Amino acid sequence: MTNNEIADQLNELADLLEIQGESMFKLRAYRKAAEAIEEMPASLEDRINAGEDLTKLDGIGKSVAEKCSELVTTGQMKKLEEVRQKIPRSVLDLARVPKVGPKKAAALFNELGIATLEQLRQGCQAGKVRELPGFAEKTEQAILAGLEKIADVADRMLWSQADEAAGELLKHMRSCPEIEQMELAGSYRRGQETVGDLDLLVVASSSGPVMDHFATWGQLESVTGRGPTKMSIRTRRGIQIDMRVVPAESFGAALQYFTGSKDHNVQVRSLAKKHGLKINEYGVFDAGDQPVPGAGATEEAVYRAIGLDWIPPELRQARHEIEWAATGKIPQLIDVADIRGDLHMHTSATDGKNTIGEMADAARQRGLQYIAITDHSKRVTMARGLDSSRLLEQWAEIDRINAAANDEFRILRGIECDILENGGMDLPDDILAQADWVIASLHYGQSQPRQQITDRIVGAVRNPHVDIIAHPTGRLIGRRPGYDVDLMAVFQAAAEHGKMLELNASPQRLDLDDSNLIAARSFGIPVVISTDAHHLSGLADIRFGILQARRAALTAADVANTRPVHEFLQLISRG
Ligand code: DCT
Ligand code: MG
Ligand code: MG
Repeated sequence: MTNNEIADQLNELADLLEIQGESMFKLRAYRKAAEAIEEMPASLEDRINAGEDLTKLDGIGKSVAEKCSELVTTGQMKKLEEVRQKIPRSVLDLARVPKVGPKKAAALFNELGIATLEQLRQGCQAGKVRELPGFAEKTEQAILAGLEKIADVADRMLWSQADEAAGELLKHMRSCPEIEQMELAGSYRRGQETVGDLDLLVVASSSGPVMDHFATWGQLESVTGRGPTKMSIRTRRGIQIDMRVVPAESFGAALQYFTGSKDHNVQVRSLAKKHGLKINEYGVFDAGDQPVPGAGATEEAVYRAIGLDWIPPELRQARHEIEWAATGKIPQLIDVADIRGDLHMHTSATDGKNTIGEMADAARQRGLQYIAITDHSKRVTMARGLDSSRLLEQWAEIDRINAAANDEFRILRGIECDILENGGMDLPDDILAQADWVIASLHYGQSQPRQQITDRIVGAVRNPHVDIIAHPTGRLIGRRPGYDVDLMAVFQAAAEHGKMLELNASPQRLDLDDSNLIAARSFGIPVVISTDAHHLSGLADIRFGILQARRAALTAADVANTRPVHEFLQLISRG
């Protein structure tokens, strides 16, 4: 049993108990443990089998330790099985609908027997939901709107989750000696925010042994289809994987085809027609249906056959990439290695896990030249947000650490300052004026009307001490739509006042999204890609943001934190 599988079960237990109304204290213990287990490099199963005392591990208490041992030794967790009996798993989906949440999901299930999204939709449409205490006709409308919004992402996973599964899959498949070449295609390769299934492409002279090998994967739950060249499976975590085995001479054509997007492929095929060629997943063919020699073996050759430069998968969206590829104008997309600073992160002073020094050392090891420490401000009471005096103390500590360092690495004195419900910043201007870097973000009053939210954010942009707006739409992919904000007004204000906008790289935020990044660039607004790390490993999330930026065709020049710290400081308002 992998660490992720164990963590999944603890999270499911916490989610189900939350619906049962269990205390936040207990829920937090399970969720914290799940997080610790996911981040643990060694296998928990091995540790349990070796008789290790789990309660010695950070974040794991006695009750969790017992549950993990039980799970690893018996394959089941009694407590989880018990609550699963009482609450169907699909009720968890209800809780994720915007405007529902665990409390309302519990009421819907207990009082009305609503257990699925479809039943929820019907209940709202029939006007039954409004009869529950605490619900109203307005609530029904809001729930219906919420259902629409999650419909798009219902059966999809975050790219980061797909990436985890992809890593495990490739690790297993690499031990198959018959495989000559292998690549994941589809939405995963294009770096889409969410991924429906994994599309695996394999080159092998014969498909039988490869398929047999695939079937022995420990993560496999069931084989859902097997033909001469294609095999589909479902993993124990519910992920669908399609594998196709192709001959080497078709690999490029197949990779091009199965990478998509569908719309990009339509454009590629129609361009091929204009060249008197046909392109499909088997190769490139001339008017007489004869294969163009060598043209199907690599993607470069496929594109070259129709007069195009190779197109990075992230750009294959039927936007401008064909035109760019035809005229040698494919932009040099930003890369993780271009990033020199990470400008949004938390420490143990608020809801982060590590100290300033630890974050700085981890950032150094990642090759960064500067970071900003941006803990929450006092309004965020849940995270013990900083008031002016704690903030000044933190900055004094940063000064000491910077002074003691024997290299050029620089820690900027920052703050993630909340934009208050009634507008205005959570900390006084005379404090903000002393910061190197002020992030403004909105965490409360997210359901206010459009004008009010827009005024709050634009107000923050206009504050002379604010440098940037963090996660400007507030969306959480698949869980919560963004707040209702007039982004064009925010862009206009940012452009006018020389402010920046964040691309928050945390995998469930990825906020701004690709089309908003394109819009921001058209306003000439510098983007900063930051991780919003809450622990050391969070710094690695930068790659999720980079993928998102690449889909928006951003280059290093479009992103402010690719610059050396002195140039960066000149670029921000307090230069
Ligand atoms: N494809 C295509 N034309 C089709 C169907 C598929 O060109 N009519 C290509 C493009 C995508 C690729 O096959 C894989 O198909 P899917 O897995 O359905 O698409 P995807 O882009 O990977 O999206 P998803 O995230 O939903 O899997
Ligand atoms: Mg796919
Ligand atoms: Mg597929």
